[in-house]
Amino acid sequence: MPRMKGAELIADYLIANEIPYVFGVCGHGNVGMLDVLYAARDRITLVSPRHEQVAAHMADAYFRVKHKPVATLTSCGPGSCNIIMPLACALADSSAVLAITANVPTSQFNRSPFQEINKHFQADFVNIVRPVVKRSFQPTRVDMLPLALRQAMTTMMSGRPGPVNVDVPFNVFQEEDEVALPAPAPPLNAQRSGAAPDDVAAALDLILAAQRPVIFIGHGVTLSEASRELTAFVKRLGIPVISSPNGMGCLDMDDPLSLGFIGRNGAYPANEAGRRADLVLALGARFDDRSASSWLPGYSWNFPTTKLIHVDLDPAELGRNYPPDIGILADARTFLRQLLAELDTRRLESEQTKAWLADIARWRAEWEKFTQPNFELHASPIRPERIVADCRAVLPDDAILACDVGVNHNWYMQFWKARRPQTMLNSWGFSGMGFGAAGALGAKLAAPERPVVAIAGDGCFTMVPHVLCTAVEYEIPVVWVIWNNFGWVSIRDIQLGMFGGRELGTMFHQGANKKPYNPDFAALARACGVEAATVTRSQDFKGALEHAVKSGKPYVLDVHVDAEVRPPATGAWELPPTPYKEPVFGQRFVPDPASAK
Ligand SMILES: Cc1ncc(C[n+]2csc(CCOP(=O)(O)OP(=O)(O)O)c2C)c(N)n1
Ligand SMILES: [Mg+2]
Repeated sequence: MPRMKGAELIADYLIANEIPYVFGVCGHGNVGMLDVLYAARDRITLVSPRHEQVAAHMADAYFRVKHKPVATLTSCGPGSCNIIMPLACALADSSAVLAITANVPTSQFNRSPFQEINKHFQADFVNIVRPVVKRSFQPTRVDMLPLALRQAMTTMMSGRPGPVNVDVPFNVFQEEDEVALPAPAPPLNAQRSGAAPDDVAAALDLILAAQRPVIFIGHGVTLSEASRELTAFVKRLGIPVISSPNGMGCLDMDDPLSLGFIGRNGAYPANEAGRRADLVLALGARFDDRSASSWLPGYSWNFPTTKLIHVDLDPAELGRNYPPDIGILADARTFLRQLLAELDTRRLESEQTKAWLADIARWRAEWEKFTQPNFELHASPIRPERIVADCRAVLPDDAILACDVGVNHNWYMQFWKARRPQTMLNSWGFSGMGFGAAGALGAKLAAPERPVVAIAGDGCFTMVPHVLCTAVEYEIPVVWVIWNNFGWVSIRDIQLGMFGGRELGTMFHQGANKKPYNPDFAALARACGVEAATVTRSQDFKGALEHAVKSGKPYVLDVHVDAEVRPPATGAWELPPTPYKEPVFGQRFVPDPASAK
């Protein structure tokens, strides 16, 4: 066995797993690893953003675009504590991040050396990170590294992917031992599980018997790369598809069978179809509160009156919120292939869903009649709809949107049409501010040949403005559209709605007169060496975006958007004990259980 340093083994293992990047921030704890990355710099590249949060969001977004992981590297103590939030985002949305963290030397464990957390246990980062990773490993000797690295990579990529942590004491990077490089981990989706044949047949029986079937897709469909199989299946049977944010684009959202997102900020046809369906096939989707109108019957769904087939890789998601009529523990693509094969053995009634699709076409027309006029309006500050529509008009089908958090995101949830899988990145489950603005950098490194546009509110952007420095240092040509409404407007709107119109701490003001305040984002960008423009009239946005994308350089567009125009609610969202608001468009519908089954 070759004799090598722990850090050399780590670098070699990353390279053996075809990991091209480490996104890392230095500290005294990880200089041993940095030195080895220096020696290996022709085979693996260190990108060093100005904040650890950015490093982990970048890794998360890179994985979502490419379905291949990268690693982060942070130092002991505060540096690694800075990745907790982005790891939570990755965990909540099943995204892989290999988080290598440094710790204090083992010989100093429990002596309270600089940056050790040891109130309850020595070098205790693993207990800080534990709730936000699939698993944390702390090899305390070089000869423990091969097993820890192989298990970490395998855990991260298998089943439902997610972040893992390898916490490495300072001396373990530096010390040498005789160790062999472990085998690379299987790539994503190398090991797939299918459904039991009886369950496939039973599921198809239910689907073929349904008059009003709907498929609800989530990130599981994207992760299993099931777009082709999904499209083939729904086209054969004429079944409409509702998409959760991270499932968007698995069925081209321009397809008449695509109904868009569901829930309070969903599209009206999706909520209408969801609450009137007699059967829902949920694939890799988890019925969170925002896509289930807080589980209030009649707004988005009507389980158990509606029958439910729920397919997921994770047993914790089957029946978490709605007990299924058939629960199937399987990979989405494998299951769809099984369904397609089973379908070949059946005689089909033609046009089984014709009446249902006619209903859906009617709801779509009503929704378009209600929303379309606002897409035509020119205004200053700009109406939100224009930004969404002009992004769609300018960007090619394979462009990637890295969305941040806030009311700006709600508009994209409701109206964006993703044409391909893995082109719309959303921090959905944990909604960490900065994900879009920072993640765009990782997305661009994953797909250098495609335009990458971050949609970030003024609030989100000011959480991570130093992304501009990283774009310049590493020449990463991301376009940031800063949706500037001078406040944390999504939260302001909740505050105004709940507390009689009073506002505190949710808008950006200067001084006693409460003059709206924000930095001049274009000047800020230029100060960092990034080209920029301020856009205050809707007529100017399209051309500015075209120019920014074509420039091939990092670019900031500071876009002043009307804070008083709200996305129309088509479902409900409840924060108990506050009473929920009725939809602006559409109505609750609860079927009579006797007539539905
Ligand atoms: C790190 C973090 N802090 C706080 C929140 C709570 N939060 C959610 S949206 C939001 C405001 C977002 O403001 P902005 O980016 O300007 O978007 P807008 O809603 O104005 O479009 C806040 C504070 C969060 N999700 N993440
Ligand atoms: Mg804002």
